[in-house]
Amino acid sequence: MQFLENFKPELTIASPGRINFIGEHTDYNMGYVLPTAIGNKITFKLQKNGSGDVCNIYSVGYEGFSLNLNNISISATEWENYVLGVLNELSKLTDKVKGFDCTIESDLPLGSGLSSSAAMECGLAYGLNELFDLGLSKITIVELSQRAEHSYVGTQCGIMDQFASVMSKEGNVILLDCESLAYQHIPIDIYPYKIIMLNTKVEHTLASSEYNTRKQECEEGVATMKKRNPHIKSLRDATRDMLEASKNEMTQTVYNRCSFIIDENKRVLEMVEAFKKKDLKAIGNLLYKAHHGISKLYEVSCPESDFLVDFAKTNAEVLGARQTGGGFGGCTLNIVHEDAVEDFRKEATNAYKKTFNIDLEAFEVQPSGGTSII
Ligand code: GAF
Repeated sequence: MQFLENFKPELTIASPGRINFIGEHTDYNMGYVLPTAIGNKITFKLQKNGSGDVCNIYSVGYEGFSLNLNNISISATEWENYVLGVLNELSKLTDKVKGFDCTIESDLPLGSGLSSSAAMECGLAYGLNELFDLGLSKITIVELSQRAEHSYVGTQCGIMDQFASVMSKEGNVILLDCESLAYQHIPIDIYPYKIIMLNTKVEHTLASSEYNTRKQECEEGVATMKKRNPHIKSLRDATRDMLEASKNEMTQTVYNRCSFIIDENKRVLEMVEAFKKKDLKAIGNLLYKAHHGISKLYEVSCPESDFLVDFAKTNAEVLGARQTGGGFGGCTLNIVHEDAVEDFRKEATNAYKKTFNIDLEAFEVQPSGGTSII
């Protein structure tokens, strides 16, 4: 693209991906989540171009496109919608965004359940907020990015990913109450264990996968329980007793979805206690239990993720494992003793290759800070 010849970025932003320790699919059910940003990130370089309303976006090593701020509409090219969605949401809040040039570079594996989508949305919104001095708060950036995903990407996602990308603090996970948005940073110390991600390389597209269907099934469960418990607004307010009392009025599928969410919310709070006490065994067990629910009740796993979690169970040096993120592939999160990381990586890679003929990607992550200027 032509702007690259004279590109003198005024601002560089690092926007991280995230892992979620536990609390999967609980965010849009107004429950609890426990994510953190990681070191892998998307880097945005930005300059004003003085053109008034023309914006040029170039994704390094990939492709670029130009747009006019007076004519924003949904694109047929999926990744462009992350940019367009953010600009559309910003235009509802301010008229201070003018023409700009931007390069985007990522070391965050796409479609791997590490939320490259939120990193894209939040990084751009954060960068434009700085570049044009928009005065938006971090929480406004989080919320507008979530709305961009709803309206332009088409996934009715919760708020976890955008929140984690912007609000994380190095060395901590975030306990977020997705109803009130109250949050606490919880320090994590799992020494001598490490967080090892295994990327199944199975691509998932949340919008086209069953994500939105899961949301509807949960809403159906709430509507059924509401008949006996008019005060409940979401699955976050539902108890096991309420669910059992309404079991015969819902399908087995809806019952299973609700059952998972009710247990998963409890597991988040138990995980926080386990972190506070450094009860490593409990941390591991909660991960295995959560994966069981993800696979058998919520049914958002896949054979590749199940295989890797089962493989982890055969290794005494792995405390726990589960698929992280929206589901249907992506990464499993594993808590592995530091002395066993190399062997685990090799053995998992060999076993995975033999079974699925896919080259596994294994990497360590550390709880890192949120979106920032670098
Ligand atoms: C995706 C969504 F974007 C999040 O909001 C969350 O629901 C997650 O799946 C599942 O926990 O990453």
